[in-house]
Amino acid sequence: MAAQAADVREPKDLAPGETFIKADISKAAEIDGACAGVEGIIHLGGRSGEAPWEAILEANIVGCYNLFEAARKAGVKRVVFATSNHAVGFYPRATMIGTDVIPRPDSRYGVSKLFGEGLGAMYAYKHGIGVTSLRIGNVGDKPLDQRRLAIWIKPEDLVQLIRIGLERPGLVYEVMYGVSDNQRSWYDNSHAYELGYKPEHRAEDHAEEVLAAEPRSGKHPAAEFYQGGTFCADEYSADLDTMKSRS
Ligand code: 15L
Repeated sequence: MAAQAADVREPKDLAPGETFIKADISKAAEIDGACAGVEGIIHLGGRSGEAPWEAILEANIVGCYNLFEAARKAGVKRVVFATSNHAVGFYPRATMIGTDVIPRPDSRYGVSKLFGEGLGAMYAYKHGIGVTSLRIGNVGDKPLDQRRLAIWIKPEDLVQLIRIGLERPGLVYEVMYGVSDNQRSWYDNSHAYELGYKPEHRAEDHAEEVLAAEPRSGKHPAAEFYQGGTFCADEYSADLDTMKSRS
């Protein structure tokens, strides 16, 4: 199967057989061009962290709409959308959550990811595109810190989830957590397992090293209490003790 990458900058590491098309997600015509003749899309584009509203609006709201519209017009069969743990970041770390909880985005970025999840569901049910929203934790070769011991995902495990989204027969709209097999996870990812996910990597294998390097103090209490970490603490102005008693 041929693969085509689209981005504002050409990647230096295109694999043999991969092609590249320069496209800015905020420009509908460019995204239309990138989606022509495509069967399945892995949408990792846009802003990947908190940013001023104007930037989020352009890349993650307008951009995500452009992407789904382009997919509809081009007759794309599947879209895998990279949403984020920050769509539900305001759940306490002590709480285990599934994919059916009321969203609690922790940032403008988290809100934009929820918007994408909503768009995905609408295009799935209204236009018959098979859509998967992956609430990705943190992708990397190793978990970076204590919080990431709960939400880390190794790239190979992420590829498994993406393949489910692109290839599982009969898929309409699904939401899964993009995390490896992590003992400290606060996500009930049983739905991903039902769909065939078999993660091969465990954050706990890195726990000793990660915890030894963890700074002992200096973190905002809201960042320590909530799943979303610093995304929750940034610009925080509520009374945390009151919020804790109501969480
Ligand atoms: C995300 O959604 C970001 O894309 C990534 O850069 C990390 O910040 C990650 O969340 C995280 O929560 O660690």
